[in-house]
Amino acid sequence: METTTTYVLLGTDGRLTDDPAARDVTPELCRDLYRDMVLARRVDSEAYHLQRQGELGLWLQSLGQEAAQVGSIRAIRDSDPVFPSYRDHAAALCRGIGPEALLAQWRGVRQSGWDPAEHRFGVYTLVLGAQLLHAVGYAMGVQRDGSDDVVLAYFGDGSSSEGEANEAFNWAATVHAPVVFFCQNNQWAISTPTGRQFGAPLHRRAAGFGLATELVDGNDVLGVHAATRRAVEAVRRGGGPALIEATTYRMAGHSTSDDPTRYRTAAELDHWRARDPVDRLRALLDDRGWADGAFLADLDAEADALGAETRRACRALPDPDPTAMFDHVLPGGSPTVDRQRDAYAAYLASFEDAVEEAR
Ligand SMILES: Cc1ncc(C[n+]2csc(CCOP(=O)(O)OP(=O)(O)O)c2C)c(N)n1
Repeated sequence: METTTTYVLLGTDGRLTDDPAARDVTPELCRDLYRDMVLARRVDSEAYHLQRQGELGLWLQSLGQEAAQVGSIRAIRDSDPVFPSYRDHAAALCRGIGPEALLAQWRGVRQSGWDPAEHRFGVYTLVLGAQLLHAVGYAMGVQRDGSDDVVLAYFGDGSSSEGEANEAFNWAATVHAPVVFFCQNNQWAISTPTGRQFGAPLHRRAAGFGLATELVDGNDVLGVHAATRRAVEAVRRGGGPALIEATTYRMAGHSTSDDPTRYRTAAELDHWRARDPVDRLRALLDDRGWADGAFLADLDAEADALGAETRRACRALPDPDPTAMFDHVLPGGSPTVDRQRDAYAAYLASFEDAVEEAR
């Protein structure tokens, strides 16, 4: 398989390469990106443990993908619309979506946790690839409004095999839509490795559709940041759509229902642990003396407080009325849905009768 050079700004040794973008790397940028990644990792870890304690129905960890998400979302404007997949917690947190909103869907108490318009961040999409077409449609609206927004759409390597993904690439290219497709190639689609997912690297396939493409080390937050900024600026100038393929690794299972030891080796995990995105930036901060003791202590305290807030907010989420799930099936309702709601209400009531009888 022909390969393309991977763009790297912060090497695996924690040192900056001599790429020209290194001139734009400031201590403040590094501290900000480090803080985003550390806080995201804490929320992810708390959510995982809450699931294990029975407080969440399911959780899909973002562990290991923090650099890909933080680097990309911090490279766009806060007003640029984002269409996420379902593992993009670090990106969501950067958009001000707090733990309560983030966890509500996974606790099964809300159909979605946040208002997409308020955060310029779409609801999580579990139907693989569907959000890519939504993103292109939205970008066409941006064109018609005459706005200079750029739409960012996240997806995974597995999702790139969906018809929707390929339709979205083609459609975006033909209408010149202001969209950046951002693939977090985390090597696995549940138990399917990328080697069995595609025969040519995704960024090369995307080039064939007519997209501007770049392959970047997705565990290098500074490289992702620089590459996304370049791509977004070109799209904003009217250069047409782009695709970034970020090479990263899903360090946890696919979800809390998955056991990754069934299909991948401990050696593979060790290989990627040595490329941990958070450790890599920390090495640069330490090497340059850009993070003093006070900064690190404050960040520890902030992460502890956010962890405690995540646990509190999750347990405090109120249970909805069980019949509320029928509310948004069709606008204005329908006799069929009404009958189903009534039947379900009667079913629930039958348990109350049984409880009464038992007394
Ligand atoms: C249309 C569709 N087909 C199948 C699934 C089942 N499914 C859920 S996640 C997943 C793997 C997705 O892998 P990838 O896109 O690489 O994202 P990752 O989970 O690795 O972040 C599959 C097959 C689904 N949700 N939607």
